[in-house]
Amino acid sequence: MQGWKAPTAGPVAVVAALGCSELLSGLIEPVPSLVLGVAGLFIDETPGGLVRWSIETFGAGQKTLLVVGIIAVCVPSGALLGLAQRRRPPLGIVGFAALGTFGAWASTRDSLTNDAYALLTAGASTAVGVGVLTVLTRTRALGMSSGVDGSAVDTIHHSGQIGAHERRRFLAAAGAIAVLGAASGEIGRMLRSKRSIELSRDRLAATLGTALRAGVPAEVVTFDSEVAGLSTLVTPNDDFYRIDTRILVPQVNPDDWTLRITGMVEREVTLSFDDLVAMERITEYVTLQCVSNEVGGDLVGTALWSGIPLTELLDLAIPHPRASQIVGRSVDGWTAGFPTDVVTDGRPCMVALTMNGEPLPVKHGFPARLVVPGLYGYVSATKWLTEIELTTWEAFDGYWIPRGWAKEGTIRTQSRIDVPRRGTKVKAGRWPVAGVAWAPGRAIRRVEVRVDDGPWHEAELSGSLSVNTWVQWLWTWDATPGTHRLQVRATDGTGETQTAEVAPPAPSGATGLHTVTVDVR
Ligand SMILES: Nc1nc2c(c(=O)[nH]1)N[C@H]1C(S)=C(S)[C@@H](COP(=O)(O)O)O[C@H]1N2
Ligand SMILES: [Mo]
Repeated sequence: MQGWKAPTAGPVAVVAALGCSELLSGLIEPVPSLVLGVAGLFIDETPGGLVRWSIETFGAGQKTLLVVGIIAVCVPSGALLGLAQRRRPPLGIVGFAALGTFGAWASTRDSLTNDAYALLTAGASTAVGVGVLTVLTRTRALGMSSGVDGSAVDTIHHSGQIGAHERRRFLAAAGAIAVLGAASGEIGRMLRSKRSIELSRDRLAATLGTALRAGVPAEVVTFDSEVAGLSTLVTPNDDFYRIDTRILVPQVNPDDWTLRITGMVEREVTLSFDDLVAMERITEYVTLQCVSNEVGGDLVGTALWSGIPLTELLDLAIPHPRASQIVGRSVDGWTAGFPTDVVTDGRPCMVALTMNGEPLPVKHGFPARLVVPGLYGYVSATKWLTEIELTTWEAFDGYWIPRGWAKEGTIRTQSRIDVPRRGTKVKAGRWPVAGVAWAPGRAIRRVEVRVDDGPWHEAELSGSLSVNTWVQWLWTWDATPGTHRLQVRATDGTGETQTAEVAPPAPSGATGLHTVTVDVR
């Protein structure tokens, strides 16, 4: 009895369909593959609490995990389709087509996809899968012939030789299809990254980047050379954390892009990318943090941003005096809103065009994003920005607000120990304890360190890039043998010390003191 063939045929058919859809999605813009379509559906539709949990648990890796998870569920589930197809043809095929239809529907839900292409590629991929399932579960391929009543009758086992031959044929076909499917998937993935808007971004480098120095100005004192493993004052773009709801990064061509200023304004304004480039730019170091960052976490970074001051842009549109909220809208419909007050209180809010002297990296919002010093990203830092809408505070809630996050998003004062790392084993003696501390908008006045709940010791502070950025801090520890707990706390420019009270990231940012345990011998 060749009972293993049907449950093998199913997963192979799934691999073929998924691989085909990755390949087509790599070839055709802008179409998500079946897997990415379903992943997008998950991100949009899971209840706020679950998304929050997954961000907190998996951090930035959650999307890879989601994609791997979907594949890990779909491929083995194919076995059930194979079995259904053998027991009750064409039940397996009908089931397969139904799942394909679900995937097709999921991949049209993204506002950035071309629905017709998405349906076409999903349909073609499903057809490939159905075809493979049909061929591999054909009675001959299964080594069976159907009785008149449709039940499978084993006709092969009496001849071991034919059986072995059939088995080899089946395995060769199934194996070849599986390899082809996986290879198509990988090629599709590569094509997708190649086809990206990266090229037009490169062309803008000369226009946008020339006047800028990236990196830390020479006159700013840092502890980089004294302490290995300490975060640098400026975070290189490639190391900068990334958080957004996208599986496929929006590929925005600046030539087709506009920024509109709408809502409670005297006149609506539409600006092209060239219009923005022609305007006066400001350049500011700003620390950006995600509200999901755990105490001691790495969803925080500092960059040199340059762009058009938000005040200048608003002046073009002349906001209504009663407008109390500024909503940034992304090309994919994502939104974030913050009070109009933060623009008028003097902090350098901007529509940023560059990050560390380069055009914005695609995953950080190319061609334009909002940067609002002092506010968490989820209420302010709209990437792939296309509209700034003026409204009232009450009239609109940004993307994350109904999902359980606070409407006000002022970044809390925080400090982190970078060195030594948790669980490090060191020899007794003098060791640097160092890290970063930030309170964007308020600056850092003091950082203190303590060992095992002992007295607080004031750490030395690095130079500062601006009141809106983090600083490095350094304290030298005379380590004695034993297991020790190191703790840090920061005091901001208003004299307020960060709270030791432990709170999770939701709804308005984690609190508590970063604590690192070290073994000293
Ligand atoms: N369009 C869009 N912009 C977005 C988001 C998003 O999901 N979509 N996420 C925000 C959040 S929660 C954060 S913390 C910052 C992160 O910016 P980065 O990825 O450049 O570090 O972007 C913000 N801008
Ligand atoms: Mo965030």
